[in-house]
Amino acid sequence: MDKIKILTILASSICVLFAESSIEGIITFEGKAPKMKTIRMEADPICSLKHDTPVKKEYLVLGEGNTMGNIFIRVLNPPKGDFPAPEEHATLTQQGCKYSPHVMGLMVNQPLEILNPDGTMHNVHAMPKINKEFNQAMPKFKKKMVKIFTKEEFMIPFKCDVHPWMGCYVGVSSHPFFDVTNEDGAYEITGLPNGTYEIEAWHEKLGVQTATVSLGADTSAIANFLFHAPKKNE
Ligand SMILES: [Cu+2]
Repeated sequence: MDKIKILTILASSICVLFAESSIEGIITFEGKAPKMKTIRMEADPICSLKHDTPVKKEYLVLGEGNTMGNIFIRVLNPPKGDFPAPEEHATLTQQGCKYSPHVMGLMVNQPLEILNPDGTMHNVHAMPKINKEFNQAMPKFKKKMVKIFTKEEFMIPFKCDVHPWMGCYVGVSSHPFFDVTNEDGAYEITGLPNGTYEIEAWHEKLGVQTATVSLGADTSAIANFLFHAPKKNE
């Protein structure tokens, strides 16, 4: 075999090796959206002074056309492989006495930096079922702490024992094939080899939905999800 032929074969096999596909879609809410109640922060004047306009509850965050934010979406049957945690930390900020983001994901063993720029006392209470629970005060002088979750777990609720309205959810994944939507409802999971995948979309009150997606090499498949309004508004 001449050199060029060998090189061509090598190049094409590398292409197959690195052929990566993606799944993307939009999450939409269907039905009459409940009116979000205002969060009353008067109990801590430092919190209420941080907002010029009323702060609404965050369990339903809708964009134009009722697209949904705060949906955690992941592959349930990831491809086999070794997926080391990124060195870059993920960040959860207590900002204006709210958690930002309200729903987030990170990988097993990826550092989670928890920030408190608020100038008031927060108490970060993570309530996992598989990982280790922690409940730690962050007085106003403590601006940062770092936590690591060592096991996969979906979803871990966090709350603040000082401000009862504060809550968020953290998904800890053993692989990088997950995403969280902003209010435009769009998600994208990239870097998948060809195959058939089960994907799950999670909402904190409306539960989960799943879909099966078959991916060829170097393709992009679309899987949209529709969540329906609950029968009884909260
Ligand atoms: Cu707090």
